[in-house]
Amino acid sequence: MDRDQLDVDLIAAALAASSLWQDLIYRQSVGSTNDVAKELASGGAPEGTAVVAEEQTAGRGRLARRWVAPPGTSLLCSILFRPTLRPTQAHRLTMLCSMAAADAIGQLTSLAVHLKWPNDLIVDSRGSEPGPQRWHKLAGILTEAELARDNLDFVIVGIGINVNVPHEELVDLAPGATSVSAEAGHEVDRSALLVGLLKRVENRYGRLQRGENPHQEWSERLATLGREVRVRTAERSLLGVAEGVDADGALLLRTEDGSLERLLAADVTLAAG
Ligand code: BT5
Repeated sequence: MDRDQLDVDLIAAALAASSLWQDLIYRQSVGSTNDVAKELASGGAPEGTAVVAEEQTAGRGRLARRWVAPPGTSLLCSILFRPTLRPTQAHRLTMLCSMAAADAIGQLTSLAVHLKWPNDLIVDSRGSEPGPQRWHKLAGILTEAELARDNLDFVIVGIGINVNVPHEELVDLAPGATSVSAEAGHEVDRSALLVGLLKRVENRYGRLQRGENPHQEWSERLATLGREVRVRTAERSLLGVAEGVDADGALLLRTEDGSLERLLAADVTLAAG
């Protein structure tokens, strides 16, 4: 199918007054935008470099999982930050980028986009119909940090949003995947969505640099909190109530035996729904 390309001139013009977005690198096809951004960062590229591609041949999720997106349908974008944060605070960038992405989608559609710990954007596909919630994944974020001695040298935040992936192609992505167009019932201008995303990231990053911690707002927007969840780490599977997230973004899980587990990386399924 012939699909619209991102309008790079329009995007560059919309971001011309930005003090963050130094360089927007647009490619038709790459292995992974995170890898391109990492290479640029290692070569000294400035903060505010963003890499965007129409297609990834080796798109990655966490733990070497795959991120699949039909060419020309999605936003596949990696952002280079050089923040003055401690390494344990790098997750704040994931928090601010997930909220920026959810808000950018919300501005162009009437979708209620929720966040799922630690790195997913989800929607309840039941819409306004009664019945149990049906969470589907709309987007994922992959944050990768590089250390120089004990400090953060740079952080790459990779954002993959399923934008105009038609219903019939969703099954090729992953079980439970959905797209903005499938949920909203209409296609969305990907260039406008990217501009909305990058502007919001800039705004929120400015606030972070002025000392604001995105943690409170992010935790309030997590669909997972206060709910019974199943949590799978590489080593074990736990059932419990997601009581909260701490300042570094770790999940605090009250397990069946009453103890409190602190989890930095895991997969969470909502036990009900
Ligand atoms: C993520 O990992 O959700 C992070 C995805 C980040 C993708 C972006 S795209 C731009 C940048 N460049 C990259 O190479 N990556 C980033 P995780 O939570 O581990 O979820 C991965 C799992 O999501 C897979 O194992 C599949 O089950 C599922 N999945 C794969 N593609 C999907 C899609 N398009 N939509 C929904 N789910 C998908």
